[in-house]
Amino acid sequence: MSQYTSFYKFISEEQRERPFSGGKLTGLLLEVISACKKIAFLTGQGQLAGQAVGAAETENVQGEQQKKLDILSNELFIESTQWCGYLAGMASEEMDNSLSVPDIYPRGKYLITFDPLDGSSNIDINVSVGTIFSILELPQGVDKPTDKDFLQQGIKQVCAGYCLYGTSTMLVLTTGNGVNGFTLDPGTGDFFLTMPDIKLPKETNEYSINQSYSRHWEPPVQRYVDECLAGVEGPLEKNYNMRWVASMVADVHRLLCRGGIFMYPMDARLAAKGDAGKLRLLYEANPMSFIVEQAGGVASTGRERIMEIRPNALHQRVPVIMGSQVEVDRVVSYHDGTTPIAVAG
Ligand code: AHM
Ligand code: MG
Repeated sequence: MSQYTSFYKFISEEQRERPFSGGKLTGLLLEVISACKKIAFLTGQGQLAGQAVGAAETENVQGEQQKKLDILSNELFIESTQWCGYLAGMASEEMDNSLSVPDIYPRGKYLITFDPLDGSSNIDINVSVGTIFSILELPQGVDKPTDKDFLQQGIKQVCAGYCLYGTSTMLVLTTGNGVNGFTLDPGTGDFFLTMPDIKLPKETNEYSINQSYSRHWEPPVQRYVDECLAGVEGPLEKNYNMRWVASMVADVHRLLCRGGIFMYPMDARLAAKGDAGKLRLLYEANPMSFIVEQAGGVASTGRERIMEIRPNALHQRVPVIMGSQVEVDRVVSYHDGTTPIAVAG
């Protein structure tokens, strides 16, 4: 591994160049990574983990059935990070409300939001899953954060990242200074820089969407996908490829590797349930948007930049259209002047 820079060396050097964080962000990231390594080990055990596999008897606040690994990963993430002294509070896709760091531990200047195990439908079938996280600053004058302190625009993120538990375990991270990818060496337990300065190609011929929902989409998304399907004979004059892993981490990782457009758009079925999309702004859309934008891509709901949305609820959902600039701009232009589907309730 000696030809690769270790994560610790990389982040220490970055910290020396940008000394404002005083090492606190580095300290927090090391604990986040330790949590991800434990989750990687747990997911890697598969059926051998016995009790860890299968459905739990609980639903999360959004009414989705939780898997045992969702709950275990959530607990692991909290246990690994809450004591470190750099965090004041955390909010997770798997918890109804945010959690302030207990009084027995020192509270620091950062908040973290996370999806401990994204892509839950893939857990039991040995397909890639991942952890997504977003780091924010604790608002001035707050000691014990409550839900409202987490309702910050994505542009306020200090750091965002994901860990992909795939054929190898990879950490992809931005602190607002480009995007870098690290691969876990299972032998030493260290991450090494294997994808420095990731850049998304501006154009692509690969799209990613759950096409079985097409009858529920808004006309601008239907139009774009119809044009992709028309291939070289259609208005876009090129053939497209389609991929859908159903783990956002894996689908976004693919587009960072070779370009593409990822969409989980608004649809009539979600609107009828009172949701503005499926993916959660604070745990999924914002951190992935920060990463995609830092890699030179674009992230939009179709009508606004995701990172400029002012959150109004911890578990708020939004439509997501992100990836290579030319394709995302095209889909956004198809939304111009169209009336959004009205959300029920
Ligand atoms: P989860 O956080 O409960 O796993 O849900 C989010 C996941 C994303 O990773 C993925 O893009 C999407 O749900 C897949 O949804 P669908 O099964 O509707 O295609
Ligand atoms: Mg998720």
